[in-house]
Amino acid sequence: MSNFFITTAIDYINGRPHLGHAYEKIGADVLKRYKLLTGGSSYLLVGTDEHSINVLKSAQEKGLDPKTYCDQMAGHFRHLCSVFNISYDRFIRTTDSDHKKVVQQVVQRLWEHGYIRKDLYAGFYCESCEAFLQEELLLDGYCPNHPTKKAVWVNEENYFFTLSRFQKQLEDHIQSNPEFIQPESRRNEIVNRLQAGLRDISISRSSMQWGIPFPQDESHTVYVWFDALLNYLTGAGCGSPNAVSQENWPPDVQIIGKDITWFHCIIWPAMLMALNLPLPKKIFGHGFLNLHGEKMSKTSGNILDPLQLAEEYGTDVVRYYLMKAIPWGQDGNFTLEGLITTYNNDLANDYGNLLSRTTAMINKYFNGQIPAPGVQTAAEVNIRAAAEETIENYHRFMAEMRYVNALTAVMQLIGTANLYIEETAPWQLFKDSSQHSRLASILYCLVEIIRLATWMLTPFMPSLKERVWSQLGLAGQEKVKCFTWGCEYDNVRINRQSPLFPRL
Ligand code: ME8
Repeated sequence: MSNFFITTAIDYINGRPHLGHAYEKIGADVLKRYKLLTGGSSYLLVGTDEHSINVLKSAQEKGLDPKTYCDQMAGHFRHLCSVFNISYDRFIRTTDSDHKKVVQQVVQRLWEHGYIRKDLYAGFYCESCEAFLQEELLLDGYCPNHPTKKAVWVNEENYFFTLSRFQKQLEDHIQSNPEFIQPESRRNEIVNRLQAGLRDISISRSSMQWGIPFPQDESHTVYVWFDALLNYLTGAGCGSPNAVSQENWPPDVQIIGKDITWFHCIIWPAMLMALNLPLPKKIFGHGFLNLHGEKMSKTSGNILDPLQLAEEYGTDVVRYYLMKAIPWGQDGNFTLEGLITTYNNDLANDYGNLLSRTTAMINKYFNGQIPAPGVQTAAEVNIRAAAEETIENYHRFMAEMRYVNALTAVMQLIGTANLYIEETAPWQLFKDSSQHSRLASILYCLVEIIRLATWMLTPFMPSLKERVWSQLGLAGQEKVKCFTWGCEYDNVRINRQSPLFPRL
């Protein structure tokens, strides 16, 4: 196992994946690719949450047994990852046999340590959240997160996890680790809710057959959230809670949507405390991807098909738009107009145009060969300083998952380079042979900016580099150093092709 461990939430599979599911995975994948790019190693865990009541109902509607249905649906989620270039290391399914073993071992251990007791549960339940709801939170009998879903009354004898015993320990941990819950707004929500006091939670269902059998009582199954949260332990490759080591635990960042912060910031850490295992270093609750101002969700049917979008605009473009348009951590609206405008402004006009102008000038003025720098003026010194400052800011933003800031910084550098072309007017210098050495410096600087910007865009647009290197003649050139100015291009020939991002 490598050193930077990232997890995402595992998806319910009672419907095909929508763009909101892709959004979360893209944000996580950007971080993983960034870690790899900067010389680190990273492990990304994604997967599917299969023991839900809605999965069972969807399978029954299709006349399939739940496992067959899950096999089919998990295939769609895997396909989503492959289309969107999500470089996961394991795709975990909660029906995987090693996961079942981990869940049962955890329940056994908590049982032995006195963290599980039997009690009566009587209250409301939302089948879409798979959550027990307090009556005062309901809106006219409907779940606040699923306004089309009436909460159902549940009255059964269940096994309970003694969550309330961890109140003080959780408060202390959250207070002394400001980075534990991010962004700040999510942390505040959790802190406020925690003040109301914790109650023990039911972790088994007697009325639900589709699930992992509860080891102490096989007439119960393990509550789906208790089962699902443990995917992180299984997915870490622990095999068993006893096999946890510093090599594979804890996660560096757990990326989830803001609707499931309570489960991840309270219940999950309490489970780990009961197991005496280290807590994740950070839990990051991103915002919602909205469509027409409302959360994209299977339950409301307000969804966009990510595969169709990728087919129409290309995976890299959709990834870029999602990460550039919506600050990671906040809600944002998806619009096709927004996607097209961002594409035209950033990729076609700014980035694509810079590449196209630079390759055209190298063809015309240097016979297709990237020149070595010659005479330099203050303008060249300045543009190099701008690139180096951008790289510094980029690293700072990426480390904090401030993707919009990172991309904006890169696009500003591209803008500066386009302006530099206007200001230095290489076409005038070409007419004067005494200026050829300076002209070489200008074109060299432009190639450097394109190369460095391309590296910085790579986590967002994984296929970009190959296409750009092909045009710059850099394919297979090991020495195209990553984030440092000053690459030596010996005998590198431009291979100008049709525009990378034709205007839409
Ligand atoms: O909650 N915008 O599964 P899920 C952004 N199985 N993110 C969105 C979104 C949207 N419109 N819609 C969904 C579950 N998500 C559980 C998780 S983890 C141990 C168990 C995000 O399919 C959502 O916030 O409802 C969550 O992080 C993930 O997609 C899966 O949601």
